[in-house]
Amino acid sequence: MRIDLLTLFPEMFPPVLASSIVGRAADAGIADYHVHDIRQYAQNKHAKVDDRPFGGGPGMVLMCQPVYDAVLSVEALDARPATRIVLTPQGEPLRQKRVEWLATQERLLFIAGHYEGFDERVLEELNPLELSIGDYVLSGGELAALVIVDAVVRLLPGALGHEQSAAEDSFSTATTKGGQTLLDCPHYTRPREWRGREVPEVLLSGDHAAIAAWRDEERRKRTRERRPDLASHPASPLAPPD
Ligand code: 9D3
Repeated sequence: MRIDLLTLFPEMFPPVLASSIVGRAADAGIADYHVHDIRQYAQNKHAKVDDRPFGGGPGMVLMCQPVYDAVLSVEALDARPATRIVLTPQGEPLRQKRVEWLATQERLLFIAGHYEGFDERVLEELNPLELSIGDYVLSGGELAALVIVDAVVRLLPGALGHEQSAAEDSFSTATTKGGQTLLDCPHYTRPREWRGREVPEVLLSGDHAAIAAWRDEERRKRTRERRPDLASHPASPLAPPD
């Protein structure tokens, strides 16, 4: 997968993209990252890329021209068509289903603004997918782009080591028999006692059926207590099979 990232803060990307699973995926040739400075596409001599909003109000608005020229120039660097993604608080809230779809694309192009919004007309012209990573205020779209890259790249074939399994995560195949998405259960490792805290006895029992039942119950209890909003879709006896 080719991933292009367009930003006014290109220095934010390389340390993250060289680390952990996204870094290993690049080393393995599974993903390649290309960071581009939108300011390089400014046409005025002061390399100005934003301006005051028509109608007044606080903040600045990212101008159409540098964003549009950056996208078209960067897209021409490779023949593969790019799935365009703008990071914005007004975007679709990111969920794992969208991450899974993004992982099927051969090329992603992320466009991040900072402090400011985009001129609506460049969004109309580029018709990107608009994504948000949640209902809290960031100072820009860069960290949101990196979050999405991390979530997508770890799903690419070969990106995870054999020790991990994307299919066993909360929010992916955490759909159990009842059709409910569940949080993960608690985990323990050595020592068996730490600061007076014991590992639950059942985990030491060697009874694999009892362990599976305990974990399932812990997952249900945690999900009920911490995330009562999580999709609870008990299979309807009237619903057609999946
Ligand atoms: C006063 C209105 N604000 C919109 C909620 C202005 C504004 C705040 C923060 C405009 C841009 C930003 C910068 N944030 C992002 O670019 C952003 C973001 C976010 O703030 N939260 C969650 N997801 C995202 S994706 C991009």
